[in-house]
Amino acid sequence: MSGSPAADARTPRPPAPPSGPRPYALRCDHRTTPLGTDEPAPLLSWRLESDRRGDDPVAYRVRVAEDPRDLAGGGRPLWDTGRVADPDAVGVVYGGPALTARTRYHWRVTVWPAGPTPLRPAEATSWFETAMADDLMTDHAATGADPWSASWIAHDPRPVDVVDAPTDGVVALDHHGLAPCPTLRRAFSAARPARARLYVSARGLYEVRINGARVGDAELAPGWTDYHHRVQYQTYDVTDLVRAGENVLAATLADGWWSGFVGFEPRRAGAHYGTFPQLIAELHLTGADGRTTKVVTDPAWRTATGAIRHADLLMGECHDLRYAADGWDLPGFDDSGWSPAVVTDTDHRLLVASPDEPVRATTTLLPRTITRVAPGRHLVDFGQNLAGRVRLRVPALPAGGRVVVRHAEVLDGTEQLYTANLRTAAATDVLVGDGRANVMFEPRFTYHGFRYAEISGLPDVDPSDVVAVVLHSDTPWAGAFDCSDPGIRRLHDCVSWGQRSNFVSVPTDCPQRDERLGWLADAQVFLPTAALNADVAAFFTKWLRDVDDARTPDGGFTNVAPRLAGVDDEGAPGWGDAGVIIPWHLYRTYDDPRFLARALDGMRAWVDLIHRHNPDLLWRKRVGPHFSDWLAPGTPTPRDVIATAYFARSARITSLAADVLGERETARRYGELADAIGAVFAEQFVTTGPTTGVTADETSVRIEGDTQTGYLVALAFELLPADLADAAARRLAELVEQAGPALTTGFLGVALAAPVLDAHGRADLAHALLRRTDHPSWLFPLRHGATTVWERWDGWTPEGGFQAASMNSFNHYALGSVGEWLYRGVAGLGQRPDSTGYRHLSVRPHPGGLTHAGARHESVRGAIEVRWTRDGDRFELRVQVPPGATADVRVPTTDPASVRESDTRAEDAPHVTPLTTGRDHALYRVASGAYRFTSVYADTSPTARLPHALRQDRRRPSPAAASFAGTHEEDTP
Ligand code: RAM
Repeated sequence: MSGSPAADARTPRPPAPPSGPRPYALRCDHRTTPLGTDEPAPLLSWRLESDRRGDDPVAYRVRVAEDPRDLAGGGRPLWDTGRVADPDAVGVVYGGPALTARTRYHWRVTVWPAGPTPLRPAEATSWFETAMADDLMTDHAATGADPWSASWIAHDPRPVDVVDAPTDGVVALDHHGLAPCPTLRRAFSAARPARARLYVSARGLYEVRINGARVGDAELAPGWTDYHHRVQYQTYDVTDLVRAGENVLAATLADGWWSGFVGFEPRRAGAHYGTFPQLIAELHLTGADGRTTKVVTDPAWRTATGAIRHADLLMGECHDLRYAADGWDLPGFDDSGWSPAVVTDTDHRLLVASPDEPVRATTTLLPRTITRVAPGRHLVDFGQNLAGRVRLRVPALPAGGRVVVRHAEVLDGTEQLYTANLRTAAATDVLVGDGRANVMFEPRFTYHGFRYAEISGLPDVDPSDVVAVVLHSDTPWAGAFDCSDPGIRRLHDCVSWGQRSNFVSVPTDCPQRDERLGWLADAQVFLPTAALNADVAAFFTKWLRDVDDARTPDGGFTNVAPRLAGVDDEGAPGWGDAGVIIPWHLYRTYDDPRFLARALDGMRAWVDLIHRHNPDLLWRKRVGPHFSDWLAPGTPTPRDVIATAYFARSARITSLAADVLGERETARRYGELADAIGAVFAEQFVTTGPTTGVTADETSVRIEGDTQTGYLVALAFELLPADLADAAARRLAELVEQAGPALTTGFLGVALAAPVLDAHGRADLAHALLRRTDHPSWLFPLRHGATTVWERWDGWTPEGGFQAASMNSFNHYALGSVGEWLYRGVAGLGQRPDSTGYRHLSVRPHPGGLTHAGARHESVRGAIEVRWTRDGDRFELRVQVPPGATADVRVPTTDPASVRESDTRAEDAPHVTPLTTGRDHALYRVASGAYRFTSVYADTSPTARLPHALRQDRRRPSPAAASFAGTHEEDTP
C-alpha cells in the first residue's frame, strides 16, 4: 500500500500457538505499555487474530499482578476477572483493588475459542505503570497526601540576559520580547539504582538530560493544555542513565505555548498563560533494597542561560554558540557562576499524567533539490509540505557569523519563499557561530509548517548536510489505502500528511501561520478520516479534556480548545457541536463507553443551552460567531438551516449516548427533543411539491436556500422522513451535477458529501467529484503540485494567483475529510451504522471505473483488510474479518449467479450466508476470517470511461505554478 507506514509495527506479535483466536497488541487506555498512568480504572484491551474462518472468541479472563509470576495458574493476582463469557469483548475496565502510584503492573489476557474443544485458549501478557499520583486531579494538598515534594523553579526572570543578547539586525526577534532559554542543573551523588523514574513537567517546554544524555524522545513536552486548568507531566524510565557516583540532572526550558506567542493575536508573548518558563521534576531512585531517594526541583538547583537565545513556536529559534557552556549538563562542570534557582510556588494541584503519546520526530526527509539563488543563499525543496524543522550540519562558521533558515510552504514564482500567508509567524531559525566546525544545528523548541527552506549565510549547502525533521503527536499509524488512480492515491497521501502536520499535541487547523489552534469543527469533520489512518484514541482522550476545560460558565462548548483569550468563546453551530459529535465517533470506533461517560454532562449542558436560548427549537440565538459552512464557494447556506440541523444532531447523539450508558430517562428526553427539532426543521425549512423533470409519483423537495450543504445536513443527520429523504437526495444530486459535477460546500458540508451521495445510491457521483480536476475539487490543488490539502478550494489559481494572504493555508485538513470515503466507499472498508468497535463490518466497494483499490485498518478488534481488482468483466474481492466480527459484504456484480467464493458457489461456501441481490450487487454475511469473492461485473458507471484523473497542469505556466510544478511528477499509468 502506498504512502503509509506499517500499522503499529512496534507491537510484537506472539508466535502462533495451536489455539483459537490469539490476542495481540495489548493496550492500557489505548496505549502500549504506558509509563505513568493516573487513571484509577484503566481500560485493558487486546486485538485478535486467527488463520481460520469462524474462529471467534467466547470468553476471556484478565489477571493483573505486581509480580508477573502471579499471572500463572496457582498465582495470586491482584485482580482476576475469572472466565467471563462475552464473545464481543476486546477489553475490560480494571475493577480490582485501588492501584498504587509509581508501580508496575503486569497483566495477562486469556481468550477461549468458540470452536470445537481441541483448540486451546490463547494468552498474551503486557504491563502498565502508574504515575506519581494515584488519582487523576486529586487535590492532594487538601487531603494531606500530596505525593509531590518538588517545587516549581525558574531562572531568575529579571531580564538581564535580554540586554546582552545579540541585537545586530538578524536577531531582530528580540523586539518581540523573547528571552533566552533557561538552563538548570543539579548535581547529586547516588548509588547505581535498581530502578529510576523521572516525573517531569514545565510551564513552558522542557528538555531534560542526565549526565549529558537526553531523557526520552518527547518533543514539545509537556504538550499544550489550558495551563490554568491542568498541566501534564511525563514519566521516564531513566534507570540506565543514572550511575554510581556524581550525576547531573539538567534541563533546558523554553516559552512554548505557556509564555510564547500563541494564536493569531499579535499580542506580546506570554499574554495567555504565564510570562516565563518554569520546571518541576522528581527523580526517584530505588535501590535493590527497595528504598527510594529523590532528587527534586528546589532552591539547590543552579540556573543560567546558554546558547539558545530565544525559542518560540511561531517566531523560531536562535542559537548563539558564543553563549554555549560546554559540559554544563555533565558532572564536574563548575556552576559557581550560575544563580540559584528561584522557587515560584509549590502548587501541584493541576498536575496530571499525560494520557497521550507525545509529539515525536517520526521521520526525516531528504532535500529533493537545492538551488543556489544568490551568493550565500540556497533554496531547499523537501518535496513535501510538513510540520517540523530543518536539521543542518554547518561545516564551518566564524565567531559571530550567522546562518539564517527561513521557511515557507510555497514559492512566489521567482524562487523566493512566499511568506505572506504566515502572517506574523516569523518562522525563522538562526545560528550564530563561535568559530567551531561541524556544528549540528536543529532548533528544539519550535516547529514550522513548510516545504521549502531558504538557508542564508553558507557558501554551499551539501545535500547530505540537510534534512527536514517531521514532528507530530505519535499516534500509531493504523491505516493504508491504495487504488489504481494515481491522483486519488496522491490525494490520500495529501490527507495523511495533513493529519501528521496538524496533530501536534492538539488537533490544529494549520501548522504554519500565527494560528495553529484547536478549532473544534475542523477536528469534528476530519475525525472519521483520522481514526481510519491512525489510532487516535489516546490523542483525543487528551484533547477532549481540553475541550471540557474550555467550556464556558453557561456550559457551552467553545470554538477552539485549549481555550484562548481573543477567540470568541461561544461555540458556533458545527464548532461547539464537536463536543458532542467527537466522543460519539470515538465510542463507535474504539468501543470504549468511557468516551461517552466523560462527555455526557457536557453534551447535555450544550444541548440544554441551545434549547434555553431557542425554545421554539430553531437555533437562531447564541450561535457564537456563526462560521456557517466555512469557506463554501457560491451561495451561502442559510445559517438557521445549518444551526438547527446541528442542534437536532447534538440532541440525537446525547440521547444515543445516554442510552449506551443506561440512562434511559435522559435518552428518552433528548430523543424526544431531537424528534421535535427534526419536525420543526421540516416544517420551517422543507417544502414539497411536484416539479418538472421527475415522474409524477415522485415528490420534489426543497430545503430553504436550496444549497448542497442544506441537503447534506438534512440527510446526514436524518432529519427527513424516508420518502422526502429520497427526493432530497435527488435534488442534492441535481445540484451537484449542475455545479459541474462539483461541490459548492465548505468545511461542514464537505465531510458529508461522498457518504451521503453513496448512502442514497449515487456513489457514481461521489466518484465523479473525486475525479474532478478543476476547482472546486480535491485534485485541483494536486494538479498544481500540492502535497497537502489546502484550506481553500482555490488557495491558488492560474487566473487569480494566491488567495488573500490573510487566510490561505496550504496545509489544512478540513477539506481532506473525504479521506474517510476513500476507505469506506472506494476500497469498501467500513462498519455498519449499528456497530461499535468494528463488531459488524460493512464492506461496500464502489469500483467507479477504477481497476483496483484496497484498504487496511488496524481496528480495536484486529486487522481488517479489503482489496478488490477488476479485470474486464471479472471482479475479485478479498476481505479479512477479525475474530469476533462479522461482515456484510456487498459484492459488485451484474450477474448474481456468477458470484463465487474461493472457487465454490458463494451460497455454498462455509461461513457465507446470502442476504439479498440487487441490480449491481449481491450481498452476503460472512463470519470472521479471510474470503475471496469473484463475480462477473460490467462497470457501467460514467467514471469507468474516464482516463486517470490527474494530469499535471502544463497549460498555463505562471509564477506560482512554476513554483509548484515538478513537485511530484505524475505517476502515469
Ligand atoms: C479559520 C481557520 C479554521 C476555522 C476557523 C473558523 O481561522 O480556517 O480552520 O475553523 O477559521
